[in-house]
Amino acid sequence: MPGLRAPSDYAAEPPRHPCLKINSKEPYNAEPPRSALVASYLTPADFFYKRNHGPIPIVDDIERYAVTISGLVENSKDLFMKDIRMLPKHEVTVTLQCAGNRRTAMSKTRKVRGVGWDVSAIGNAVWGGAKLADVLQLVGIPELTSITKFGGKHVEFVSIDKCKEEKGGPYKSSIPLTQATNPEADVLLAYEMNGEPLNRDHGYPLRVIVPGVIGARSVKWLDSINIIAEECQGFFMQKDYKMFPPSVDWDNIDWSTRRPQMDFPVQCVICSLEDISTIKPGKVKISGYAVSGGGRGIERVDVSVDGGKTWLEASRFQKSGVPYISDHANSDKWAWVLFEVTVDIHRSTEIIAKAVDSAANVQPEKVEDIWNLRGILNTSWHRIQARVGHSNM
Ligand SMILES: Nc1nc2c(c(=O)[nH]1)N[C@H]1C(S)=C(S)[C@@H](COP(=O)(O)O)O[C@H]1N2
Ligand SMILES: [Mo]
Repeated sequence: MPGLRAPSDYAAEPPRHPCLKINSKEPYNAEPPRSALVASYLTPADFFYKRNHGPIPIVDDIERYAVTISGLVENSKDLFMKDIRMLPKHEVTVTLQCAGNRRTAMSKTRKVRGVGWDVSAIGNAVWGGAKLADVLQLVGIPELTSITKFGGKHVEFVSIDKCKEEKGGPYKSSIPLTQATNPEADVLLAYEMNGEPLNRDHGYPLRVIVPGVIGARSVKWLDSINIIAEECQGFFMQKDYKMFPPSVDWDNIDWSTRRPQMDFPVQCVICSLEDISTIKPGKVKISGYAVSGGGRGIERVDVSVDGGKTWLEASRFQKSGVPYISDHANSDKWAWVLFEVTVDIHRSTEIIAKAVDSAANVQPEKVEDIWNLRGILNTSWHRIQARVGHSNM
């Protein structure tokens, strides 16, 4: 598409904040320090994890940039930014989480393949843009459609970046048409992040935001939308981001046996401490994030300071002055909660956090039980080894 261009090397990457921890330089993959996540409910763009599979695209001429919508629809259409901005603007707070969040820890039990991430491949932002349900009405697809007259059942998002995994082709993925045309699913074509135009790393000029679903489906630098009969056949839908049982390894894998991962499960992480931390004896404030997929809220966060023998309930919050109630209209259903609890620690111990979502789903205790060869969705209990230091403190 004219107006948006994908470089084939890394000579024109955008500037990035120096505090980000780089997990891979080219393509650029980086996450903030843990403390940045609990510093505020909304994650500033500078500190938001960046997950790329190729060089960052460049906008040459925003006036000429358009998204083509075609496939199993009556009329194809090119939508320019002005067409998208003409639709009602929605601002939705959504936590994006990479399926590879906490992969490094999973790899410690048994090696997995993929970029290593600590616990910060996650961030929470207000995304501003048009609802995909409204956009699809422009090509004659009404709200709550499961199949178009021409047999379309999935909505494919195609980018322009050049990805090795796609043999130099663009990143792409799809979601079901029912979700895309459901206004309550809040799927956005977003042009703003936290009230500012998207920056290049996060998908300028336009990206998809699929709330409650692994980050991989929120395609950046959107080039075209295809209405298709089967789900997208791209690498990242069919040969990646699928959940396998611990018994499957690279010598016996059959990718076709599993569905592409969509919703993410309940997750929580302590961000106020590193995995091995030296602390002063006495009162310690423990804080972190908890989030679940599919729009499920967080019912509870349990913290243990005796290795899981006894548990304390942490307080949860989203916005200051507003009590957090999962399922309440005033809560951001697609967003994380931050949690906090003050504990008394006098000897070296293991601190653990686990969350429960509004469907009473709870995190698995052991990483071994959910080990999978691609190292996705490590949502096992988060554990900190706390060493109490009595001297030099
Ligand atoms: N075009 C494109 N879209 C993409 C990706 C990509 O590499 N290219 N990465 C995906 C993955 S795996 C994640 S987790 C999110 C990361 O979004 P962020 O970099 O804005 O945090 O974008 C998704 N969308
Ligand atoms: Mo991801």
